[in-house]
Amino acid sequence: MTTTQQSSHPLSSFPDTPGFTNLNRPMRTELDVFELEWKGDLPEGISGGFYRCGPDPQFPPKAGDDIYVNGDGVVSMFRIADGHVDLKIRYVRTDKFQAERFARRALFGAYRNPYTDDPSVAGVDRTTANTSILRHAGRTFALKEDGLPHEIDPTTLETIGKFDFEGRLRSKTFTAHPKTDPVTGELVFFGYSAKGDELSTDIALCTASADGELTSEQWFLPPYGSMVHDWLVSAEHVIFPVMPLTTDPERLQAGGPRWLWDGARRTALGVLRRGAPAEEIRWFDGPPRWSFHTMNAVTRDNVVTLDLCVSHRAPFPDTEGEMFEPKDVKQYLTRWTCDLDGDNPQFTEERLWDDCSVDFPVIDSRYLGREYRHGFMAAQDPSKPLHPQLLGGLYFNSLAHFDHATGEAEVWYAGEDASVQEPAFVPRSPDAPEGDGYLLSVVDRVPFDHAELVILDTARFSAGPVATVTIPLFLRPTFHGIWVAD
Ligand code: V55
Ligand code: FE
Repeated sequence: MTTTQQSSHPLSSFPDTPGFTNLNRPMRTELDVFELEWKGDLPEGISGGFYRCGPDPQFPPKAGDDIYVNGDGVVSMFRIADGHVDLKIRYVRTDKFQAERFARRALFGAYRNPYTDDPSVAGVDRTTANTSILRHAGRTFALKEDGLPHEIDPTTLETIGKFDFEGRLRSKTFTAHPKTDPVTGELVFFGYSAKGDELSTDIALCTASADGELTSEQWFLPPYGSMVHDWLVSAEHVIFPVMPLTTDPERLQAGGPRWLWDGARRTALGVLRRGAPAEEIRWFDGPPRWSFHTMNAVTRDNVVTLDLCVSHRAPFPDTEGEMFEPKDVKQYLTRWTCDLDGDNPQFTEERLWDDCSVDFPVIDSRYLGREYRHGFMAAQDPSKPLHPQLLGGLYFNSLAHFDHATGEAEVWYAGEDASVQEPAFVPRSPDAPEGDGYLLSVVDRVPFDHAELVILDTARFSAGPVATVTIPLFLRPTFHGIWVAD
């Protein structure tokens, strides 16, 4: 018996579209590379693991040209110690991954729309564990906002299993952006669509102690259902940004997209004192805006300032079927302010930095929610040439350091052929001053036949990498990562 590969069969090959070609070409590879080559000076103080998480579809999507964020979760780890760098990459063994591996094809349909799945997987957990890494109470997790954390062995990257605090967590979802209080070690997190079905709008706000016990879980309803991807936590408050990327049950049931932009709605910021009952949440109103990622929040004298990357709308089609203009989805570092004294239910907005559009902001995590000065992020410097093979995609050509004390930024331009991923900040030593240390970032380069791990010294930021590690193959861009010191 012979089998013929039918190139016209929708499941036999990936779409020839920007989401699956060039920088976004699926890699679908688990690997170990020992003793990566590097040049420059690998700082002696760096000893630990750089863990990252991102989507990489195991099989051509059932939904055809599905969106990037629906790929199967992959965890990568750079182990750096004593002048040696090793790389390991493994898929997360989610229920979805295992069912599709057994079937040797995609069974689950479009991004967060279970109505598009093969009937054989009805009721099976469809989360992909593809967004970020959390380290808490000695455990390591891969996260995706529509499901539970998947625990990962930090040495082998093998999947240990789903985690729900031994059955104590009621929320069926868990944000990919939990926050760890640097003073108490408390984990503060939430789940939206917390009942686990895509049409529920409940938010579960939760805390866990530094030693891993679930200490609180309370549920509330936002003004309307939306994608709540990232949020903010200050020393005194939690802040939920509710922005007009919305769902319609009938649309979902008809197999349509999970999210569309609804520009008729406004932005609502829910501010709640940490530890207070959820009924006390106060909603601040503002114009329609979009933000994927936040930098930090600080409460001073009952005024909460939120620093985050903000655009005029989300990069999704709108409810009228209109596509977006590229300029409207560029995000800029912005400060929103909520004054808890008085009765003004509006938040105010101030743009902090205009020169580059930015995303993937990170801080020195010892200053989360506290008075802080330094922010780092991926940036697109529009004054530099754009490579034709990178045009059109979401990509960044630079790393930036923003100094809130001076309002000035330092930028390292990675080159015309470069696509820069989210950086990670590593303090020079446990008691180093804020922002003093190293910035690590993975850089892909056209023609996508290799990648680099660059290490910048924040004391000489614009001078570029002090060390460059060569990865002898292309790495599909990931979303978020963390540094775990030995
Ligand atoms: C984002 C990423 C996601 C997702 C929703 O960065 C939003 C934004 C990788 O998955 O599901
Ligand atoms: Fe994110």
